[in-house]
Amino acid sequence: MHEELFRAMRQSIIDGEPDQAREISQRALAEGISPLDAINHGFIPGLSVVGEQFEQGEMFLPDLVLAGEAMKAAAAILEPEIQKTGAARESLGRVVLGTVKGDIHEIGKTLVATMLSANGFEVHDLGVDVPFDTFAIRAKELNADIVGISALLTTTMAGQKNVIEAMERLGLRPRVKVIVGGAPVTQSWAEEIGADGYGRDALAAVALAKSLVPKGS
Ligand code: B12
Repeated sequence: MHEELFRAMRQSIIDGEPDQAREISQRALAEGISPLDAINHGFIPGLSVVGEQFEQGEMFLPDLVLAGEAMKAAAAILEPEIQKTGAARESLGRVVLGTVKGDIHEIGKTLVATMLSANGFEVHDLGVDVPFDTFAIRAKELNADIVGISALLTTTMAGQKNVIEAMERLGLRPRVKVIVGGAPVTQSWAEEIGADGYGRDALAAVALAKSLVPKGS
């Protein structure tokens, strides 16, 4: 029924048009489309197309930047709506989350932050390009239950292991759980570096986080 709108969402990302992405997001909400459906079935498929075309040399860095801007414009409308569904609930646990050093991809990490907080977690988002030690130091200061580490590049994935080592140095492991994610990350990578779990998307991240805290089960 909403196929045309989903197609327009995808296209606004491929064209790198923040104004269009914003406008279609508002229209989608007005038509009763859930904000998560709009993100997952409309906008993210657009980013996948852009990623593929970039890899094949059919799109270039400026296209990637514009696609990212369009996605952020959509998220600015949709994520507060997701947030509202989770208001005023007892906290399930405290999560420190960020994208690892050397990596400035923020869209997926921010979506994970939004979904976790909409589902009852207290989330401290450290942003992008976060030094390894900062994850550990903030987790200690905040007495966090979970540290979430995002990495979108094969070159920065290794940083997830460095964060775990920094946490070990501060004596936080195994009490503070570690979850990892990002496009190149896999379950077997998570196991290899000694993380407690891998989430392939924001919904999986919520299920995973819940399974790792006593109040979540
Ligand atoms: C948009 C984008 C950018 C934007 C980012 C804008 C922004 N503000 O975030 C900009 C232009 C900055 C960018 C830059 C670069 N990019 Co880029 N980018 C992308 C693109 C198209 C989309 C990423 C995205 O937002 N996806 C949508 C979100 C929702 O998905 P996600 O991030 O995967 O997150 C989900 C899951 O992975 C998971 N998740 C994510 N984090 C976490 C954390 C935890 C704890 C858990 C549990 C789950 C989880 O849940 C999320 C929600 O569902 C991807 C292609 C792709 N398909 O991934 C390339 C891509 C990641 N980029 C790539 C590259 C090469 C680069 C550059 C090196 C390009 C260059 N030559 O400069 C630079 C690197 C800059 C840097 N140092 O970080 C490559 C990486 C190749 C590789 N395997 O290493 C990709 C795959 C494109 C490609 N196919 O070649 N990029």
